Amino acid sequence: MGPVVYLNGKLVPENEAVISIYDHGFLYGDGLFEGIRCYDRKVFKLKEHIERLFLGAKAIGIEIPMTQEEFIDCVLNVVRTNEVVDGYIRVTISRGIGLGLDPRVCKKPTIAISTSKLSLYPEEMYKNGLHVVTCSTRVPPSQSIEPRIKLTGKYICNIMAKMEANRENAGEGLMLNVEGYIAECTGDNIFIVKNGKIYTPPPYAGILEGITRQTVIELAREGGYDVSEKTMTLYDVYSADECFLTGTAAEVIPVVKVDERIIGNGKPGAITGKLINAFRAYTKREGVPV
Ligand code: PXG
Repeated sequence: MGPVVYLNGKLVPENEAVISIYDHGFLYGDGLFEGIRCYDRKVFKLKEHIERLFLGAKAIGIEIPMTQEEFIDCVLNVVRTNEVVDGYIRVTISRGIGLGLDPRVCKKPTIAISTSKLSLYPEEMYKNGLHVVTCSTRVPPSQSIEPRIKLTGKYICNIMAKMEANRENAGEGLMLNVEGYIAECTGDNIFIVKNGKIYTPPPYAGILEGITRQTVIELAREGGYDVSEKTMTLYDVYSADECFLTGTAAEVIPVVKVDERIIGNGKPGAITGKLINAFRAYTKREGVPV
């Protein structure tokens, strides 16, 4: 039997997990998602992901008809049924079925929980580092779209930026905010190291408050490093000693070149290496057992 999907209260085979063409998610990109990882039958930071999802739903006025604890049970049930050991869990929610913009036409949200394999960066990129390019597509201003909410519709900006990065054969695309300050990459948060201190843009720069970002901040502080949020320009990145990205899929990955500028000595930095090891060790300890 193939994998099952949780769809609106039922477990159904993946090929039968279909939704209406009048779903607001399909019509308008009106929804939210979470990408979660399972490491060795333990779901990493599950509570944090579900909390971010519920806060986002509340902010855009989608009512999820269960508690966070019940939602967590639904996720674990799918992971268990699909016998996932290491993999990717995708939670997708939309406002529900209804033609027309008016959200009042949508009576109940569409909720899907599915599991899949993760497409990861090859191991050599963790050893040699990524090349990153700055994209012309900016992150949307928070006056229009709150970046801390993981909205599906917002990702058109990230997809356009990813197309720019792909055109240059870069590993990731760096996005600035409308004021020109560093925000984040298309699917990862960014950090730099300068004179032994670690810096990352603040949420108000227009970033998703990544769960991996938060974990790395905590691990770095436990390791005795000074970590602070700082408004940064491209100059800060170009002149950094080290640079790395964090995200559910990438974990912690070094960056060695940005817009043809070599970062540090062009090799993954020592502090980055320590954080990669600390993060990997942490994923073995942390997590909700399936
Ligand atoms: N910024 C953006 C814009 C992201 O999309 C992150 C930062 C890192 O956040 P986390 O919480 O993962 O540390 C992300 C994460 C997918 C997928 O299905 C996307 C992400 C994560 C997992 C899967 O495209 N984005």
